[in-house]
Amino acid sequence: MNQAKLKGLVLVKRSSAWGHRFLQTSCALCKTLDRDSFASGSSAAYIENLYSKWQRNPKSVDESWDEFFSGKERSLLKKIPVQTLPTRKYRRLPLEIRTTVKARSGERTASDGGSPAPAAPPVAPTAAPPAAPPGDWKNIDDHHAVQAIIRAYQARGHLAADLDPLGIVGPTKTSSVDGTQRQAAKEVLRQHYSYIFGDLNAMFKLPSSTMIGGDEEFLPLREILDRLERIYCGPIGVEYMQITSLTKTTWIRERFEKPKALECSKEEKKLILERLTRATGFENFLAKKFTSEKRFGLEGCDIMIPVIKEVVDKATKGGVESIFIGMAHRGRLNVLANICRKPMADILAQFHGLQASDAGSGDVKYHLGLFQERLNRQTNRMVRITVVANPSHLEHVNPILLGKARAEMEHRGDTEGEKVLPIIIHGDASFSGQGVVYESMHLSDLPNYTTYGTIHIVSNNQVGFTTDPRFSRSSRYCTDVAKVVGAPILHVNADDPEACIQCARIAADYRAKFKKDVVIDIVGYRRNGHNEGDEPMFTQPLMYQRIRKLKPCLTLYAEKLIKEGVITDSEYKDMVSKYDKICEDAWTESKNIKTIKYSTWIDSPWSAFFEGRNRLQMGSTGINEETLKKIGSIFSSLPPPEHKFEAHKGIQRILSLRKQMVDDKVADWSLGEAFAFGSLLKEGVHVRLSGQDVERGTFSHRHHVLHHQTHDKVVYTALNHLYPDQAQYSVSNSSLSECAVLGFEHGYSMASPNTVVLWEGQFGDFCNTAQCIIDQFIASGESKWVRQSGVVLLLPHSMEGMGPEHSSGRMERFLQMSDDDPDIYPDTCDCDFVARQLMNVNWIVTNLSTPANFFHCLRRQVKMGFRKPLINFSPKSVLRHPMARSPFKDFNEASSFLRLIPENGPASENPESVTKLVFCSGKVYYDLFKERDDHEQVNTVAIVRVEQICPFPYDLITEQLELYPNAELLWAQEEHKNSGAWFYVQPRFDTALLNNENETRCVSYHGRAPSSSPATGNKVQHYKEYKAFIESIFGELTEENKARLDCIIKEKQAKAKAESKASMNKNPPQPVKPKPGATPPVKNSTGGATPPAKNISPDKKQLKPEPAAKGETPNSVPGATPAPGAKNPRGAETPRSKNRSLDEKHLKSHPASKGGFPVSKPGENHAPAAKEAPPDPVSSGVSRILPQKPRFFKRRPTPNRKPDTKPTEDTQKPREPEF
Ligand SMILES: Cc1ncc(C[n+]2csc(CCOP(=O)(O)OP(=O)(O)O)c2C)c(N)n1
Ligand SMILES: [Mg+2]
Repeated sequence: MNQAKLKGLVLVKRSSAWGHRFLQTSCALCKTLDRDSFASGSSAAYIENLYSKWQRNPKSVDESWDEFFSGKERSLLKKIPVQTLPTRKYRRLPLEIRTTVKARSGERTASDGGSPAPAAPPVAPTAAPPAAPPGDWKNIDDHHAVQAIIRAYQARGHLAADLDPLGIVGPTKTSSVDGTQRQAAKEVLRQHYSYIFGDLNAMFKLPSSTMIGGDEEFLPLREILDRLERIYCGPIGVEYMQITSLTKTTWIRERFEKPKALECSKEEKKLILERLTRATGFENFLAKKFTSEKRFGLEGCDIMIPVIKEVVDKATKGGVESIFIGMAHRGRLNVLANICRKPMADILAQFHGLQASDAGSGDVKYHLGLFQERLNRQTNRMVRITVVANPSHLEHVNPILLGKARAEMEHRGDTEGEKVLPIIIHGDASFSGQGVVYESMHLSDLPNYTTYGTIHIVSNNQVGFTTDPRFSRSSRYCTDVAKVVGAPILHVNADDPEACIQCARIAADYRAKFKKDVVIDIVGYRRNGHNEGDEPMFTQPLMYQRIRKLKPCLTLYAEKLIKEGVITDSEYKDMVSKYDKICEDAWTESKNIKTIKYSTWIDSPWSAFFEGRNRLQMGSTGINEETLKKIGSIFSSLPPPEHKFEAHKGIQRILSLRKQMVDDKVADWSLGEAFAFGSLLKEGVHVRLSGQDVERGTFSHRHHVLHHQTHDKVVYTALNHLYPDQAQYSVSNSSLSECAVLGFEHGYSMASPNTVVLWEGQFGDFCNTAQCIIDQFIASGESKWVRQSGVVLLLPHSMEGMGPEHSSGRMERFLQMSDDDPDIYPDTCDCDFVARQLMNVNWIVTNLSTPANFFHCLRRQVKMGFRKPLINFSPKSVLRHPMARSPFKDFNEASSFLRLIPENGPASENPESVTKLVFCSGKVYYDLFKERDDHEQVNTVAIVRVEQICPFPYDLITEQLELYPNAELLWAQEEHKNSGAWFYVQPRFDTALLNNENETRCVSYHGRAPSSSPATGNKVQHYKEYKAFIESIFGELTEENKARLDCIIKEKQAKAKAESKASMNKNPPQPVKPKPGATPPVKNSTGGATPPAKNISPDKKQLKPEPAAKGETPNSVPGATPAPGAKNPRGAETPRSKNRSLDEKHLKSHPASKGGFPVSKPGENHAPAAKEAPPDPVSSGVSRILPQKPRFFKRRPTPNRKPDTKPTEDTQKPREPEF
């Protein structure tokens, strides 16, 4: 139906009473469903159908429609209120209709301000539909078709591009009527397929959406098709129509479509050939010299080297000063030799199997990193090129590289990506297969993670090891993942060097202009097997039959240039032999290299950082009270009133609580953390905290970024407003990724020794999905690649009945990867013992119990003379635990990080009468503290907190062992036996005990039974396990205990009652909302809140302490001297067997029983009632918990466990890399 008819229709429709009803219903429906009015969309089509039907036979439609169409009820026209048609709904109507309606509504508004306006006289529907306006409609249709064809090439031309040098994958060509072979198959042209075979000489005006005409406005169809085919279906297939920005698509069109846009000059061609000669020559040389060595050669994709070189040239010309390259094995040596210009002799020396003269484990040659500063001859500018060391795990270097690049940008003040360029080189199978690619891509546009565009280059050899693409991906291209960020993707045939170089240029320019990701997919092949020893014919026989017949790209291109007269045959031969000589000379030179150094392959040299530094010297971590007050006061305040910042009421409450703490000179966890960050910022140390929801904190304890309640995007970060000259605090919620985000932060930390970079997991166990980053980079990066990092992982960890997936940060895995020898007692008399121990281990593992210790631990990260990753198991409920507060004096200049916190209660005052010495770590300390109180064993049980688990504080542990000579030794952990720290600490305790020849004790385990799941998901079971665990240490509550606890509860209740009565009298009752998640204060035996730990000695060996501030005493443990000649309580009985009944009230009052836990009956688990089934050892996890007898025996030294305490030369080789 043409528009004139429709116009008539609408008017007629409005003249009918039925139509009126219809119109009203339709409008009402439209309003509800937010759809178009009846005159458009499916209703219009329906009416149109009816109308056609009616035109053929008026009786074929319903009578009402007949009336409607024949206009019999015109008289009703005036009654139709126009306002029933909302103006918005007309937007999609044909222009004419819109005009009519608009005119009418205008009339109405003008005349009576809103009352129904008289409608215009209707057009009789019986009149013949208006004829088409005079015009050459055929011509217009033809132009539309050509326009659609142009569009089809732009959008889908890449599907028909000639991308595969092997000719395996490719479009089926089409023959036209005049015999022309057309590249674009049906799938490109779709409905216009048949059209293009009409009159190929017809002239067409080119639409503005193409630039194929250059200065010409008209072209014959044949020429249009030829040009489109050359541009879109030649050796380059460009995918860009997914980009939603018109500016970008127009820019790309201009670069591809303009005539001669893709041509190379003679000089450029020569340069390409020269570079290709080097790329191929390098692989040929290695193949000749090391026939059976793995090198993961680039043959078949050799053009990748000139492509990277072109990108480097373009970028440096544009002002880039530092380039970061991340890549896997394929062609890596070639990149080092020909892009970075690493002296070839050094590369070849790697093939000689030489011993390294420095510490570390090193890595295979095709994983090594590199940092090189060189002159780019093409641009005559200096450029730094870093190839980031890479583990075998494909693609996982991507986020590392991005983080490193981002750090470099920030370091250079490069806020636009003008000076730093990241390039990532991918394999085809890994690009589409590895999830980290997707995760990393999603960082590309996030404000705190962007690197302002990365150039991705895929060395697409159309095979992954032995797997064909059709079995390794479901997407058409291996690059489809890049579409998620709207990156243009340039697929290019690797055997067309000029096309490849054009793509490199366009990609480099695109990134420079738009600061967005771009992909070059070099489609080539792999001339050999996966590595040089593999037989590819086993699995890809047909592919390799073709490959064997194919001349190398270099030969093909040289022949082409010789044919074109760009170069002569002898010039080409000269080129080849010149490079061959370079290789031979390097080979000769490499033979003189007798040792290698891992440190020459470092990708993050911190020369300036290490210059003149005594690595064993550690700075003080304490700060003065004035600073604490200043940070505390700003951290607990809103922005100044003039900013009129409207904060949430809850935030105001939190801030006032913080203020109160500052006034009281105590700090909770959040304040302790803020003190650490704030003081570092004050000292010029940049702090970067990243992870999911870190700005607020998963447990809503942090609140570093406050949000204006009525203004969007108005936020306030107090820690950025402490001092005018402070360093920047970057705190950022990340994307919901662990692998890429942790990788990014680790990369960032590698580039920046003067930043404290922290990544916080939402719950500790989510770091599972970043396991590769943890294992391949953080745990082993220093050993493999001599590369340091001070990255901090905050992993919320503790058993609080939250289920299997929210309890464990998997401490055992980190400890299992720690590389300190469990069987060697270190030289604890060394005055640098603490620093040396930290320097020699691969990472630090802590499970801290006080805010002050957290503060010191974080600050220590930059006070050490080296950098070391810190894995800290963070608290959850302890964040708000009333006992977990530190007085200001624990932060002052006289205080320091405590690797171990000794007992400081009554038990420590009379250590010889202590019967049990319980070592523990982290949150469980607070459980043990309370239970010891409840069990009235404060005089006989000493509890020692191991705050730094790795490296193991042998010196302090030994001190404690000697201090309590008569005590049974226990390790208490809330984790299951196969989790937590037990496996790590057990052999180290043994080593410490063996070090004392009079010692016959050994440490027994107290905790949950082994389990494959990190925690139970059932709260009842959780509590049962807890109860059994506690009873295994303190025994059951005695009748006296219970009576006392009863008393306390009654006292408390009475007190609370009295207090509430008093307050009721003062203030009339208000409805009280329960505070979600609030932890009730833990009470001591007298029912009062337990005071914070007091008089704790600073870790004496750790620091060279500065003199204590006037009026402040350093914390110290009274009487911390070992009792000489103390007896061992060999065979002493434990009170565990006694008093096993359980006080119900006590259980109810226990924090673990919150949330409606049923209370266990007396005797449950251990002495089941006669009728009860015996507890299932597996499901209750109980019977296996209790060691049947304490293990008091002296462990014999095994051959590999040296009893002597001195470290031997080779095993304790200090890790002091050279830089
Ligand atoms: C994460 C990971 N999984 C598996 C491997 C084993 N592997 C090494 S190379 C390779 C094939 C890689 O294919 P592709 O990405 O196409 O690169 P190519 O070797 O073809 O250059 C595989 C599966 C690995 N190194 N890393
Ligand atoms: Mg491949």
